[in-house]
Amino acid sequence: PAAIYLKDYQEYPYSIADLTMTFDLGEEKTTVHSVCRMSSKSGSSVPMMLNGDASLELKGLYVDGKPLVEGVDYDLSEKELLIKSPPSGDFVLGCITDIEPQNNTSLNGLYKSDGNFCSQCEAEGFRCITYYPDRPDVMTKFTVKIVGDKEKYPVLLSNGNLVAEGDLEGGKHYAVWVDPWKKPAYLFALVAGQYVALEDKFTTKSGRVVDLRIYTAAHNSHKTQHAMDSLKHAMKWDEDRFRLEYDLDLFNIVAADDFNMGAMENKSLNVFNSRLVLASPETATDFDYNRIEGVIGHEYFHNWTGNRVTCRDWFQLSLKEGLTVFRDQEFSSFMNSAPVKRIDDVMIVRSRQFAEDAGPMAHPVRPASYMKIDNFYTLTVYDKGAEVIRMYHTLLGEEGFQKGIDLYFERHDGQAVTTDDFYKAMEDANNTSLGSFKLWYSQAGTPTLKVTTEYNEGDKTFTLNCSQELPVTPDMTQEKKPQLIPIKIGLVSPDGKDLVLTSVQDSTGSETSIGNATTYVLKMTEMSQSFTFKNVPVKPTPSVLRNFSAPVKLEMEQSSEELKFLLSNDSDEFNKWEAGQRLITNLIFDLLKSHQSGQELQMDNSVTEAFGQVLTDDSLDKEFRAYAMELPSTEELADKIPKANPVDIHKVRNFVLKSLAAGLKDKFLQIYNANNVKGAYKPDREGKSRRSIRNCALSYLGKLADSDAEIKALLNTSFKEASNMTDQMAALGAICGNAGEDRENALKSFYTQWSNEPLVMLKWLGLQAGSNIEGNLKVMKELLEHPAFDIKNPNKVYSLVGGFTRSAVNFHAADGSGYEFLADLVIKLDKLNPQVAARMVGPFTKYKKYDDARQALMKAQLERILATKPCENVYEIVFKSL
Ligand code: HT7
Ligand code: ZN
Repeated sequence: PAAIYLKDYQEYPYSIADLTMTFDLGEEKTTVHSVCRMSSKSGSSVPMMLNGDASLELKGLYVDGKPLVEGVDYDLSEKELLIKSPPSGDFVLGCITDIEPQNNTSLNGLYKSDGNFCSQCEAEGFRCITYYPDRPDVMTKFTVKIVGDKEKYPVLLSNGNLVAEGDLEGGKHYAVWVDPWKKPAYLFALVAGQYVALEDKFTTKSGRVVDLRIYTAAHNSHKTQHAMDSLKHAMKWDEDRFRLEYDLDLFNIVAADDFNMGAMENKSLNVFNSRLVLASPETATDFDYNRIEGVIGHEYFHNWTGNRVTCRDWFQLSLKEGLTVFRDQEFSSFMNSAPVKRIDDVMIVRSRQFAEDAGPMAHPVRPASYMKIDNFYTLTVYDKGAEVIRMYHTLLGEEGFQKGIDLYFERHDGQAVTTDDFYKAMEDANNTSLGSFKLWYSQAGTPTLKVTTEYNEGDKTFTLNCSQELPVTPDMTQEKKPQLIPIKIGLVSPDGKDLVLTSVQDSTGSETSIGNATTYVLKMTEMSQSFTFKNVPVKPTPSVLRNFSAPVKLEMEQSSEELKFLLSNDSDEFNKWEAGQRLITNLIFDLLKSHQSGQELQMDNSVTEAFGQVLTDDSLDKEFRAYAMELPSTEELADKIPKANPVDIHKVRNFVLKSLAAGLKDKFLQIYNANNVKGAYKPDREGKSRRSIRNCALSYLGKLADSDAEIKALLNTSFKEASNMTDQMAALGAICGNAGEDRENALKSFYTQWSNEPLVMLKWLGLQAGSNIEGNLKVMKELLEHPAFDIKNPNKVYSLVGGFTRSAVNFHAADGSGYEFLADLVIKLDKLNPQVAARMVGPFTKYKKYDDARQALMKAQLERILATKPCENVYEIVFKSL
């Protein structure tokens, strides 16, 4: 496939006043009749290009009632329909297509899930429904009539307001929906089937009463209350924090079992992967409850950031996604612990986005080209995009940021715009120039920020010498320019308190008065630059990049003593956690060297002691303490060293976990017992914090179970007595860390208990797939044939296959068997669902990170996939990787 370039963008030459669609839903075929009132923008006739997938069967095409003739009036190719000379004034274009949703395994366009009709049109699914200018800058008002069998499809939904409904002959019925807001085709949705709804209401600040409905299959109707609560919280929060109100009288959410991604923000008809809607204490974990709250918020927030103001083209995807992720992060921080949420988000950026940025698919937040846009719903566009928005916030402050947001909506409501427009609104609203900040959008790769420091006893000054290094990435050959990096800093005095900062001078000579704050945001604009703080009475320990103020790799030498000091004293909770991470990372890499030179591993007891102090520090939030005990993932560690051997890293990491478990066993037991509270499950902050430290303790204790009968018994009791899924999964996970009878029994009993709950089966599949017990590939092959697995369901694939790729021992087995297994699956999936297949190729794209032998084995599998002539989605990733 050919690449599409941002630089080639051209406005669509026609506007569409409105679009009326009729869907006649059938078992063998569905007929779609669309009628557009169009006009040429220039007032002259220019060829009109309509997108259309090869699966469409064109049944009729007419202009102003006159049928068009193929070859004469229009040309039809695999992906396009070209009307050669449409009228130069206003005209009506009609199009009739037949489609087969029941055979659509790609879950793109209109498809069937569990017998119900369901649609997914972002990014380019609408072209699988009818011929249309399927691009986000073509916006119009939609009227949708749905006709279907009343018994099979009692619920008929689309965007906007229901304006008519009624019965038809032959057991059919119909519904007509009108959306008063103009929108691009990617926000269109249709759902038809057997559902029940949980209903509620929300009254907006200005007094609009909004009907809220969450539709699910009847047997899941008791699991939607948390989603409804989350929706109401999100609506209220968006009014309070961003002054943004909902703009229709109805907001619907539908849960679909078969869905390629998490959820979709279709105007007033959000469609959700059911795993992100359904929750009950018995079947969902605290993690699931948080995810549901965050994603319900995310999709709701899109109503303004994405729907009211949308993207001009798909290169601007981060305009809506980065901004909406930032908004959902802020919402979750508000609802839960802000430092913990920040740590969670940074862990994702560092362990996964940094790896993407260092691989063959590296692209800027605003990519310059793509082959398949589906492949650009990435951690870079979403999560690095959110970090970019956060940096505006850090640089401009809450008030300045809000001013920018207000101006953005004032200027662009109802438009399809670019990230440059957003940037301009931020600058103009604050009457400032953000200079090189814009480069965060156009330069790929993670900058490395190198910092050295010096204290001058005589002058009482403290200097930071900073330099930034911008990596070479495959997308960009010319030299990169320095990016504006906000560096949030505090100086901690030996008594553990933050020093008051009075003024700072940078290497260009300009001096800024700080005004007695204890943290300050340095604006680094050069490749290298130094900053000198004045009036620093004692030699401080610097706390740099507080709250992870920029998505960079910080390289700064600090001794173990300094890191331990920050771990116990830093007032910035993110950097307190970070100090522990750096301390343990240094230890793991030292041990890795010993391991690879054949030495026996020896734990550093002072590290155990430092971690023990945080673990038992009652002044800290319990959830924060649990996070502080979590070690960097094998992936994140592998990303930090060249030619990584993931199996060795896993072994050493496991040694450190075991050593901490042994060294702190009594403390873990005490914490487990103190927090092992019986009683009804509540997904509130108090309950979640308590369970998180309880289960952190249980997980560490599980590391000792192979040699400690008392702990073994404790795990089994914990599993048997669990009264909610959070505790049950924690116990199962701890038991499953060791091979043996207990593991087999627990897995069997879990299966027996939950085999009728597909969402719980995802956990069962995922846990087994991610196992680091040697030889687990055999189990994987069995699970592929198990009734709990279904290759056509993306959730099952993500749990089983995605889970497997996180197993250092089995996926990265030295004989290449894990890689071969993944390639086999990608080849199979390629024929069924290109988007899911392409996601599964992801782990191979990082092959250059690993040792020579593994690189060769992974590369061979990429070549094998390429030889099968895969679909465009898979092709783009494999081709760019090789
Ligand atoms: N905006 C939504 C994106 C999405 C999507 C993209 C490609 C293929 C399938 C998809 N399902 C949903 C999700 C979001 O970010 O809110
Ligand atoms: Zn989104």
